[in-house]
Amino acid sequence: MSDVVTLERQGAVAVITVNNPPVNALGIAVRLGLQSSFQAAEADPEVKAIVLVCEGNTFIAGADIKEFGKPPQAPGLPEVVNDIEAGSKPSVAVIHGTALGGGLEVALSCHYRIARKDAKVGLPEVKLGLLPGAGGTQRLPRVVGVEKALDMIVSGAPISATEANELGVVDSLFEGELLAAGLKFAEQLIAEGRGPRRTGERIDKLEGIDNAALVAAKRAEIEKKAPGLFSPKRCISAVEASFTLPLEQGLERERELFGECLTSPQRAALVHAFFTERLASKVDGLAKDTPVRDIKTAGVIGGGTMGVGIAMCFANAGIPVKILEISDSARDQAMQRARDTYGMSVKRGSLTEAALEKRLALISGVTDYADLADVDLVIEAVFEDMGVKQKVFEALDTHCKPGAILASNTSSLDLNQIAAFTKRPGDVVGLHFFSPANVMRLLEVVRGEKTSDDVLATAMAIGKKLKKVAVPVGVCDGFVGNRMVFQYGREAEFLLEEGATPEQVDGALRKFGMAMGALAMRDLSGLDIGLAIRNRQRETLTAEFKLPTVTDKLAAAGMLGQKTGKGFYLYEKGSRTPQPNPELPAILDAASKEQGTERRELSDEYIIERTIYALINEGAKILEEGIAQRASDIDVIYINGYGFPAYQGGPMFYADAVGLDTVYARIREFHEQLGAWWKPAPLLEKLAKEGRKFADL
Ligand code: 3H9
Repeated sequence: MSDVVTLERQGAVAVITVNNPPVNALGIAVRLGLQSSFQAAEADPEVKAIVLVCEGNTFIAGADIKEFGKPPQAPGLPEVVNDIEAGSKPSVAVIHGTALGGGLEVALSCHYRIARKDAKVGLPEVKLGLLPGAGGTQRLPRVVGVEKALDMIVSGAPISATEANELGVVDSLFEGELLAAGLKFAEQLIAEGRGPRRTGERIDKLEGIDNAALVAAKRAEIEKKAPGLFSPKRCISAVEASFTLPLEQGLERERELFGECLTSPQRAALVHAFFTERLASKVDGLAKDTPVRDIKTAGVIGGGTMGVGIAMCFANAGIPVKILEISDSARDQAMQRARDTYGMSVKRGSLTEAALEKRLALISGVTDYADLADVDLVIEAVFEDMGVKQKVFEALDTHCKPGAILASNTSSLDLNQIAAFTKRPGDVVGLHFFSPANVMRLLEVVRGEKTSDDVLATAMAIGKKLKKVAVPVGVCDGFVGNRMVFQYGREAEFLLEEGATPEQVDGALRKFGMAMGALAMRDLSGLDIGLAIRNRQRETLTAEFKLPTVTDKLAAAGMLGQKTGKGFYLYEKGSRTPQPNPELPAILDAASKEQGTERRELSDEYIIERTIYALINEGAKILEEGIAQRASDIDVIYINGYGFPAYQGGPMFYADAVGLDTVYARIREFHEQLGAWWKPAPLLEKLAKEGRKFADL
């Protein structure tokens, strides 16, 4: 018997317990332990039924993701689950927490399943670029039918215990103690003389339905929604095998398809994205036992879209929050904005009316700084102007209680300067939310020169509580995300002046996997945004740092993007669908002439190099300056805040995958051809010459 899996007998029931923190993943020790425990229970004549239960917060949450890409060690999970299913004594999986991936596959190989009421079950492998590879694609359709199995496996979304019970994935629900529930169920099985009920032998849910049509429909849906993704298509093919092949051959087909996914570059990128998201929360040099301040109440300064979005994040997390506005009418407008935004969720069906009222009850509007005297954390979300910020922080310093954390949502201003407006710079931190704040997962936590350790630790912890992906960053213009996106957006605009259309630039980026094209994104945020910055740059930058002029030409003509119905694209009234802007070609021609650029054909590959390599080069500079702790933190920021495809792993992972020597060589060419913006980052040059990767740092 192993340390991580134990077997004991309680009367006629063998109790097999998995104890492999933190999530009982199915590493080799667990697989060996499960195999030997089930064999021992099978061999023990006193045993009449078997209960499988887990210690800790959760049932088995899946295969051990750390083992992917390493040489396989026997027994593999498919072998273990097939043996469990083949057992001659009825087995019961007792599910709590999350039975995910291989965990649910183990449960499906047990003959019966019961779940605690708050549990969830699912097959999320697709999110890691995989498919369920231990029988899940063959057994789940046999339990819930092909349609539901396709939904669950292709989306990877878990379902609640209640739904699992309704669908027959679990036989019954329970509350309270796990083992007691498991023993009760097993003893009942014995008493009723019920033997094994093998999922693999079932075909009732596969019959009498046009499964081929369901598969064809799902294929068409995925072709439209996610044409570039590798694993969803294979998930569908594997489920198809559940009704076109007998179990054994279906399992073989699943293995084959799983192998294709396992070796795909997308799997490596998605697993990188999974682990690095968790790694990003670990702050270098911050002791694990750093005390964290208690945040029971919060305040937000400014009731615009951003301020209200931030306040909603707190309300969603059950934390009472006050929005401070300058007048009664502005305060009322902010409250109405919160009501309207929640109202849209109610309309969509993702929030109940009761939940809306409960959340709104946690938000209150105030107009006096004195009303913020008792809050534990306050976030400023006012206009991006240092003079305005100064007034706010001086007022906060006067009114907020000692120990309150004073945060700024600034996206580009110097946090150290902001902190200096107070007599407590150690309590000042940046909390840079992304718009819409109540939706976007990314939170850049900006560590100022004087931000104290416990304030930083608290900011990271509150990020987690708000269900954000909090990533620590240092102070510089634009921090990590916006500093890089400036380079990316500039290149996208230059490409327009060199001969591309917005449709071509955005089309190439979307094909690469970006959620949105660079120019459509610009139209969304508004072309007047950054105009002041660009004008300032034109005055301060030396002549070698040219700037594109197309955006400013559009803005000058009153075409500010979606909000005016015209920008890089045309938007019909009430629509967000970009269409060609008939006035653009003339503007592009004028811009090209002004820049002395001959318009020419540009390939998709070239467009990707110009935009994505611009991100990479700036990312390398950011890394070298210590603004980001690790290359992978930059990836996390880009995936969660800028729509970078997780299956490409983020810009820095992508650079490693292309090869830093290749990227560096191309950036050198761009430097020669296009000028100073493209000066290669010294870190990139060094790594490329040493044959190393960002991941090696
Ligand atoms: C699979 O099963 C393939 C099979 O079909 C076929 C095989 C042949 N392995 O997320 P958290 C770590 S594919 C290794 O912060 P939470 C995680 O890195 C798998 N480690 O906690 C973190 O470590 P650290 C299908 C894992 O409470 C710690 O556990 N399953 C694994 O917010 C805590 O994680 C999945 O895709 C793993 N499988 O959420 C489930 N999972 O503390 C993936 C977690 O060092 N996991 N870790 O940073 C999850 O969705 C969430 O972790 C879970 C807990 C919901 C379970």
